[in-house]
Amino acid sequence: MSNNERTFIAIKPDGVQRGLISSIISRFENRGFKLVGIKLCQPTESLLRDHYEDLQEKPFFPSLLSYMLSGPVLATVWEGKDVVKQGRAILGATNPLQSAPGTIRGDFAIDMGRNVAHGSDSVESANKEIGLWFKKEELVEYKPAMFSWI
Ligand code: RTP
Repeated sequence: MSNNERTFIAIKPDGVQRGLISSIISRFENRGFKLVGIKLCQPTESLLRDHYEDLQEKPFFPSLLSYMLSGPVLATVWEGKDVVKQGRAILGATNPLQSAPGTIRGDFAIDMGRNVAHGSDSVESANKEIGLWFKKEELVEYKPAMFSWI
């Protein structure tokens, strides 16, 4: 719960293919969070198996894997006060049937299997996911004076 808490937000293949990158990124920027890492990449199966380690036994895991392998993913890291919880709120509920209008999923998704974006669900998961998707040198540090007001 510090001003430099970090979270991992990924725009999934459907979000990239639908041209939603700028719409999604702008919601985090507009809220006041700082972008500290960004890259468009094609995740490997091995990376996704590590990322979704806790879901490997779920019946939907094979379809989740093929969905996430279906095209480029925009991997991002955001920094700011309570960004993990706020990131989940900005995304909305996993199931678009429950995601409120005004959230990313509430505005852009109708299918749980194509729900546009991912956000870390805890600080611990965020640290793990950031480490999986980014090398340390791919993340930037802002000078505190630049953002002392936020
Ligand atoms: P995410 O990791 O994408 O932010 O989603 P989440 O934490 O809100 O949900 P999680 O349970 O971790 O599920 C990861 C992704 O798997 C797909 N899913 N399909 N019953 C199903 O068919 C089902 N349940 C989950 C979704 O794409 C979900 O975002």
